Amino acid sequence: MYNKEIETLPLVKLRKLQSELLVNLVNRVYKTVPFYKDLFDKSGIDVSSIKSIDDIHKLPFTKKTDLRDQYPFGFLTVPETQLARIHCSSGTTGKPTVVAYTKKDLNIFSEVAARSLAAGGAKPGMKMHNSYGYGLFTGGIGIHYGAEQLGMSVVPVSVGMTDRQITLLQDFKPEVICCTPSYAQTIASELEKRNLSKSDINLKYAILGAEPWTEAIRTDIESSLGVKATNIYGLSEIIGPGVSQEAWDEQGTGSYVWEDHFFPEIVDKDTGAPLPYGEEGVLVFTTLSKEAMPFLRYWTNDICSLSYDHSTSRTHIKMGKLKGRADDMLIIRGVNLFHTQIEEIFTEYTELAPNYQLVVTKQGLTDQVEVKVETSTDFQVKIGLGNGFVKDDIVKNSALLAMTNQLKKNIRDKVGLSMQVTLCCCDSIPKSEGGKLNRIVDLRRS
Ligand code: DLL
Repeated sequence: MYNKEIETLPLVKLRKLQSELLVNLVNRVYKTVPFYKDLFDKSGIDVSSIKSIDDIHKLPFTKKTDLRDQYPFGFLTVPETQLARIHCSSGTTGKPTVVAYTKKDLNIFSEVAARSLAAGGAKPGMKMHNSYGYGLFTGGIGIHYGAEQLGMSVVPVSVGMTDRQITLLQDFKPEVICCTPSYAQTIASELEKRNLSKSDINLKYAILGAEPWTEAIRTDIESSLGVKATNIYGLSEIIGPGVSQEAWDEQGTGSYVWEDHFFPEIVDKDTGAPLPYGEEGVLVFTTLSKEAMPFLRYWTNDICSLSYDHSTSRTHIKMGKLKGRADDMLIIRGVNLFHTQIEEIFTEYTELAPNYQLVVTKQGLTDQVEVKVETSTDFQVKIGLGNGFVKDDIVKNSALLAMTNQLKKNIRDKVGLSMQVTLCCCDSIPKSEGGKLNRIVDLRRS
């Protein structure tokens, strides 16, 4: 553990710390952020009524639209001269959202990133190949400083130029790779193309996040790269990567949320009412310790559940795997659908390479989904189509046809929706170049 004292702090002490930080935070934002002062005054919230972390439900939510309305620096609690770094989101929809840090905030960022890397298996003295993007995205720089803080050496490769990344993995032999799960798959498939394997590199741990991924993808990455793959979660508004992390020896049981800095809640996506541990809803965070731009009850739009795991020595709460973002949820003929539900189905088939895309269209008034999924090279060789195949082969080749029908039935049985399934030859669906991969092409709005 990077910080054993805090990571194993008894819950009673953790609650006391959170309460002190919350009371301090609420008083600070009321005095320094006009947005919060107005909101408190309008909603009749008396700052002095917030006495402990148990009062957090009395506070209003902060939403992404509020950040856009206060663009760029409306949420600052310190003068701009005290800032040490500014990041912002890509702003594909409307204005970008800005997040700013003081030196103290950057220390917190490095601390939680270091804790996360250590929980993911990284140790001082190891080398880390960092393929998260450097720049306005918090992934690259955030993980970089965390690794240095932990005592690792960092190879700051960033995204793209997969050829060069493979050379560096072979030559420098880093034990740890940090990247999106889809990029880890790209690296694995490029290794295979070059007739290289996990024994030509020296990776032991892969710390993967920034986009949803499933157990199927984990299995694929672990076997192709020879790593223990763990989940790292975070978002710029809260700090960046390292809000939560899965432990390498507790895989599949959720990711520890570093609760001394980020207080998590799960609320109902329609009413905002708090939900009990174990129930799925929208994840909301209060940044208890952040200085420059703290947020009260920030509505992440991410869907998951929270629960304590009393069987381990770390005391902080765990968040389950993200189902997706509330705004990524497709509504198909009235049925709610996350692309990860389809991805889970692919786990049952060794015949498939788990690279896929969902294309949604409207025919007349009816939503249609086409599931495009790649077949594995081994399967193609087995059915005599080792050099690949075209759309026509799908109806001509009995193995491809049987596979298509089986998948259609399985999807209909499991998610209750009929979808068109198109098997694609390996390497025909766009792969990750390192950034976040979009699995959904929704053409209904265009
Ligand atoms: O993605 C920070 C990050 C960088 C996390 C590197 C992990 C590794 P944003 O660009 O602000 O920040 O995007 C945040 O990405 O609200 C989730 O919807 C999604 N996301 C992040 N981590 C995961 C994950 C970075 N492990 C948004 N699983 C979040 C699923 C994730 N989704």
